[in-house]
Amino acid sequence: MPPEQLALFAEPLPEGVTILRGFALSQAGAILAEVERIGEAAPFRAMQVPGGGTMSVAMTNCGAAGWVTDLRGYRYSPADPLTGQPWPDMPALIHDLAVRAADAAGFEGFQPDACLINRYEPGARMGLHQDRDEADRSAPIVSVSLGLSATFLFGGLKRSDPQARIALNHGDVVVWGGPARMAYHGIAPLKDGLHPELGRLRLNLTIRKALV
Ligand SMILES: O=C(O)CCC(=O)C(=O)O
Ligand SMILES: [Mn+2]
Repeated sequence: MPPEQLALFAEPLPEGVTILRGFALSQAGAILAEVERIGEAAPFRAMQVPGGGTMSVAMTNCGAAGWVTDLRGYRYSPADPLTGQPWPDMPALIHDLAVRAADAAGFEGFQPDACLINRYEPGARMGLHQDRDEADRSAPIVSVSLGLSATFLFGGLKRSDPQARIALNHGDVVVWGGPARMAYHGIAPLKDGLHPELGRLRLNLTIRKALV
């Protein structure tokens, strides 16, 4: 293909961000089966934010630590506050996929210990935020998208910086770290639709190094 046509597919992104289109596609079914199993032990729930509101995204976790929010604030917890039990182990499949994605994006030696699983129904959104509750910010964030497509808003280090709008589809993986690790990002309200495997849902897994 001549370069001027290739450029049609180029996705200019801030330094430190890589989109691996379809990277998780061949393992989507296996990941979904694991998420179903995790959701049986640690049910998806709408968490409260410190201001008193409730998140529109339902969440659960797997791994040694899980991200939680309640009236006391945001933090990682070794146990599920709903059940009092440790979070389900992070499946090797999810751990290894994240390590390979981080490698492919230039972050070698990623040692994830936490995976937040977000479930979006139509209309659910995630406001602009930084991922700042992890102890080790030298590690990247690896994000796996499944089901309905979403618009990922990816800005800069200041909340007021302009944001790129990036479509994330079933099987896409995004990695951000280094100079982009503390970038503001969010998800626009999910548009309704029907995905052949997930129906009216989007799932997102963010695999992280949360503990020291
Ligand atoms: O759903 C997504 O793609 C992003 C999720 C996210 O930023 C988060 O869980 O911190
Ligand atoms: Mn985030």
